[in-house]
Amino acid sequence: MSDFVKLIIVGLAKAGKTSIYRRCLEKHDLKDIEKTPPTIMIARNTVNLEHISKHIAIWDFGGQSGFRSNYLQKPDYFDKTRIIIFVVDVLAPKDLEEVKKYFNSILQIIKELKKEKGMEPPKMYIFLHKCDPETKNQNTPNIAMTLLEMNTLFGKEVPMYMTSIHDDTACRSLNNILFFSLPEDAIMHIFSEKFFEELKNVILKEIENKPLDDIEGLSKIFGDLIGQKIHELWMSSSIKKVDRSEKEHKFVEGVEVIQKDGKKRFKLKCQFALKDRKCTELDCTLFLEFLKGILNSIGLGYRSQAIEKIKDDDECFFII
Ligand SMILES: Nc1nc2c(ncn2[C@@H]2O[C@H](COP(=O)(O)OP(=O)(O)O)[C@@H](O)[C@H]2O)c(=O)[nH]1
Ligand SMILES: [Mg+2]
Repeated sequence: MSDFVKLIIVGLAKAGKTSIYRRCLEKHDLKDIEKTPPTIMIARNTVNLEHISKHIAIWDFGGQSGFRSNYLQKPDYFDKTRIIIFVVDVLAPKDLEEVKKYFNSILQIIKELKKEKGMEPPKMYIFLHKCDPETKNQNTPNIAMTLLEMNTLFGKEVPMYMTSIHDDTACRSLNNILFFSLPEDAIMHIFSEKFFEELKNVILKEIENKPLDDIEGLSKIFGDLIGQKIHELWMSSSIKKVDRSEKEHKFVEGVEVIQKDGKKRFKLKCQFALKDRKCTELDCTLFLEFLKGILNSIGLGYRSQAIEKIKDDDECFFII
């Protein structure tokens, strides 16, 4: 099911995994969270978030050693995972060897799942957790050591976040990860009614002062602007659980979700013409560059080559 994303949170016992879930998604206060009992095996939660169209299955893997060996013997637990968050407790440097062994075994399982079942490798992120604002400075040596060890194990391309439930870093990091892992949802967000008009105004203002002979250069401007704006908007949407029934996505006019070759695509009418006239050729070209800019800004640059343009009398449509 493609409208379903599996996110797993792994780490040793007491790293803070369940606390992150309870703090960020269930909005418990810190006092409540202190009473969190140890997780037995895997706590499976499915959440719907305000700004994300997909259901997110968040599996919180209990970290006690008996459970860990159980998961490692049954790779299916990790199958079909889109996002993995590895949580390391920076206050427990003595556990680092154990952490590395565990994470390494998971990396092996992912490789095997890829080989045997063709699983798309999940996006991976590391939380250097318990970087509390009050004690971060005095913990710098431990944080630096943890960071170095994680870098050695995962390589530099796996993003790391310094997180804590004592400020908003854990929740913001989680939201940030969802942004970069769910580009389709970022696209939907861009074309939502509440966002698009504002974005369009920023864009039109920007091109007002630019010569229009460098259309490709404009695409870059669009990408940068959109990247910033969409990220701002996304990050200001709280990661709040909502009922399924509340989730009604309202697109700006002229945007449709369609199925093409079994895939979900967006069909968009040129959005740049002034209200009382049709899109001119230049409007259409600008809109095309705008779309490319969007795709580039959210890491889908390769898709910008495949945008289809459909000219229909005085209108133009694009399929992305
Ligand atoms: N100082 C600090 N403690 C935390 C933080 N997050 C969780 N904890 C504490 O770490 C302990 C283990 O948390 P828990 O969520 O049960 O860990 P889990 O076993 O990984 O699920 C609890 O006492 C939490 O209150 C954090 O950001 N900072
Ligand atoms: Mg737990």
